[in-house]
Amino acid sequence: MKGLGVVGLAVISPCAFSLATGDNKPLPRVRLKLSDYQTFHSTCAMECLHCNLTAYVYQGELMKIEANQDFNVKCCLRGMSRTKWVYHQQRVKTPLLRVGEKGEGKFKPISWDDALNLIEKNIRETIEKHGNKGMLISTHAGNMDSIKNDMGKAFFDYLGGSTKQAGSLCCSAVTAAMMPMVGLRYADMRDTLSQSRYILCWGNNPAVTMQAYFKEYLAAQKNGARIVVIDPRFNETAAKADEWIPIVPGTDTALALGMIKIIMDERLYDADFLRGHTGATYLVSPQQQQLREDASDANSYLVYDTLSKRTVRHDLPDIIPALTMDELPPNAGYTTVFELIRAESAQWDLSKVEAETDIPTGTILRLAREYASNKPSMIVQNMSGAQRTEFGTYVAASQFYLALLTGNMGNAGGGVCDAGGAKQMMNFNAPVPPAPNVQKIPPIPVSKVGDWIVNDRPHPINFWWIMTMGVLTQLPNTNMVKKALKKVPFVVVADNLMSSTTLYADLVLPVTTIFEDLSLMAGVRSHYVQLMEKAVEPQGEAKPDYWIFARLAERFGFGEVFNQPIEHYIDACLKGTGITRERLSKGPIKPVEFPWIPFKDGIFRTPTKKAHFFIEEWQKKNFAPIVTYMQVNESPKGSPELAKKYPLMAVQRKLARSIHSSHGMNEWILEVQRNQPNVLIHPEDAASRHIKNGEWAIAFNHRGEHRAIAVVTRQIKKGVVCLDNGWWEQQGGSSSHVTNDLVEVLGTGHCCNSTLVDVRAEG
Ligand SMILES: Nc1nc2c(c(=O)[nH]1)N[C@H]1C(S)=C(S)[C@@H](COP(=O)(O)OP(=O)(O)OC[C@H]3O[C@@H](n4cnc5c(=O)[nH]c(N)nc54)[C@H](O)[C@@H]3O)O[C@H]1N2
Ligand SMILES: Nc1nc2c(c(=O)[nH]1)N[C@H]1C(S)=C(S)[C@@H](COP(=O)(O)OP(=O)(O)OC[C@H]3O[C@@H](n4cnc5c(=O)[nH]c(N)nc54)[C@H](O)[C@@H]3O)O[C@H]1N2
Ligand code: SF4
Ligand SMILES: [Mo]
Repeated sequence: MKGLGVVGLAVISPCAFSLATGDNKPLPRVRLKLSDYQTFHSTCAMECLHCNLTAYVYQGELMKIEANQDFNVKCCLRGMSRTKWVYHQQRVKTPLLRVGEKGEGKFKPISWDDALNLIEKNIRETIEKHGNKGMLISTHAGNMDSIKNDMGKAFFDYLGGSTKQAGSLCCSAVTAAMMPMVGLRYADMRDTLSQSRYILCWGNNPAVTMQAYFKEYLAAQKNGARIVVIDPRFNETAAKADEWIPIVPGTDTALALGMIKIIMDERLYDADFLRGHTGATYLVSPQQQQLREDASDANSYLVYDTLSKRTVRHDLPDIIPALTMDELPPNAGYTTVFELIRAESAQWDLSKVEAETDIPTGTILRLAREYASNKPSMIVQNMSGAQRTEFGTYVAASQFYLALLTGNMGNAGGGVCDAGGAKQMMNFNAPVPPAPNVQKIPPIPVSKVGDWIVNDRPHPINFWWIMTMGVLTQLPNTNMVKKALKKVPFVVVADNLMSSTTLYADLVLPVTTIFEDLSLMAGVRSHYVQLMEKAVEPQGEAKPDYWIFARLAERFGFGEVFNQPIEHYIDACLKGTGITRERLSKGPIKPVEFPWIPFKDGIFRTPTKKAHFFIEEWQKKNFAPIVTYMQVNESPKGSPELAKKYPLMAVQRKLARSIHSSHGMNEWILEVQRNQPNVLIHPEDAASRHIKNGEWAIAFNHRGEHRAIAVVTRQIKKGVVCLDNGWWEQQGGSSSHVTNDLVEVLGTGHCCNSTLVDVRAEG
């Protein structure tokens, strides 16, 4: 790829760049100097790391993309290949109206005026016949800028409201763990990773999924840190790590509780940190209620002061709150949160943990000791695969338990490395003010979008607006999603490519890619605030999503809210931050001083400023308020009958070739990366099924089938297969054809890694 990115005096050959022009006309053979290019900056805006990119433009054509030389990371294959996204053969260039059956992908071009008329008519009819609830808006991560998704949701709110998706396909479980525990979602530790002495990549694969910043992991390793990977498969990070610990999918909480037991038994916890900065000292009644001084004050938790020998408010100065049972008075009639954690973990002796996770007892013991004693140690969570499971909230929370118990929080090189960005560092505003009079409409849990639409739950959907989301490849249970797309009478898909989802649209709207419009990124994946500059004219009649909402708003009588110049909305987002467009035009801005250390010095974002272990929100949902291990239902132990038919546990993996389905059909990437999906399978599982390495196989279950080339390898646990995320329907279909569409109960999340399948050889 680097060879194609021509810098300075290199010759641009017609061959190399004939593909880069909009209409595939070869450019004349010219010798360009760096000064011949105009340069523009933007950010790589899909759900990745939002690296700052420089576009090199010559005579109105985008010639190449590189990382901004002044930015702190290099550009990856996908970032550079964005040139081919702009000039993609599958670019949508005009509005397209369906003429064939849904799924056939037959469309005719229509004008923007006709498209907008049609949308207006369908919105009016839907509201009249079904009420606002008859409209559904789906947005996700195709473009995470500060404007477009927000504008979309606001537009439907200004109409009076619509049905929305609840939860997220990505990491609702992390949110459900973090918000009540530490008061903030997103705690990105990338700035101090290199200072860590022990890095536990738990159910994730940063060598691929945090690729731009993986250099920080390697720097830590060079400084003497140990990197350990817990994953059912030997992932790309394991290949660089010091140790790989294979685990049975869905059993991570059992491992965490086993580690906690060792940390408790061997007194490896940080009692001072727990007393000073956490709710581990809060008192709990035998009825499992946290005690409060004043029932009307949620923050008036009681602790037992070992100095004055009285129960007092936790935030009274000059107290030393009791942590353990032996510090409480005899027959106190209450216990501490810390003791509840001890009781929960007590049952998880080494042999029981081994029986559940299939990790040898000696490894568990060593892991717990190493993690607790090599400070600062960091757990990498990065919205892990481990939490995209049935009780993923407990998985995510258990990792915070470990970090808090060992005092590994708020310090450089420690903590739990989640995703995160500028949005956590400073308050940015929404581009438009909140709509007045929005109806309360019950949402659809995102994993259930297919199923619920098909079954008219909670009400029939008549009009579906899809933007920045690969509904067909990314929602679980593709066959159900197809049925839903067929059932909804009017489906609008705004996309820049003829994605898999567009095949099922009634109307496809051509939208701009980055470098074709002006926007702002102050998001949750980069620590920098970035201006997204327009570098080239849009292909065909493509328009920014915000242009579409402006035209529609005009038709519905609130045009002035949405039809101001884009600069107005960028300024609105930035208002009060001290950051201006003018400053941003000079380059990305750090909103605060680096390094960024979430919860620095043990100050959390909860109302008490302490971290909490006992979570009343879970209790209200009839779940244990203390992290507990629960058997995943769709697993051999959870569903023995189903497992007779589908005995293999299927987990998902993200690939270097794509971000989900984005880039999945990028010609440059297809040239240098594999262009067929794989299924990883253990030699013994393959042999009993007559599956041969390198040959086509089919993963299947009661939901559907996914075809992939078998990779027969010991780099995956026996009994587990691993499927690739993000293949297009036009490439044979994604792994979501088989994934579980159960809703993760505590976080309304996605359980794609709690899936049973069997695999057969093709033919
Ligand atoms: N190149 C690339 N980078 C990306 C993305 C991408 O699509 N491509 N997507 C971005 C997004 S949106 C996200 S959320 C992050 C996700 O980042 P990661 O969490 O690192 O990504 P995944 O590949 O989904 O999952 C990582 C690992 O989880 C393992 N796993 C699955 N189930 C379990 C389990 O029950 N227990 C344990 N311990 N491990 C399990 C899988 O085998 C897999 O190797 O990556 C981001 N970065
Ligand atoms: N089977 C399986 N399913 C998964 C996962 C998995 O590992 N396996 N991972 C899950 C996770 S972690 C996540 S985050 C989700 C991600 O799921 P999605 O956010 O749906 O990700 P993409 O597949 O990248 O789809 C984004 C779409 O937005 C389009 N797009 C890009 N820019 C724009 C724009 O400016 N405007 C509009 N209107 N459209 C634009 C892209 O072309 C693309 O079609 O997938 C989840 N689903
Ligand atoms: S794909 Fe991710 S790592 Fe690559 S340039 Fe874009 S944001 Fe950076
Ligand atoms: Mo994600």
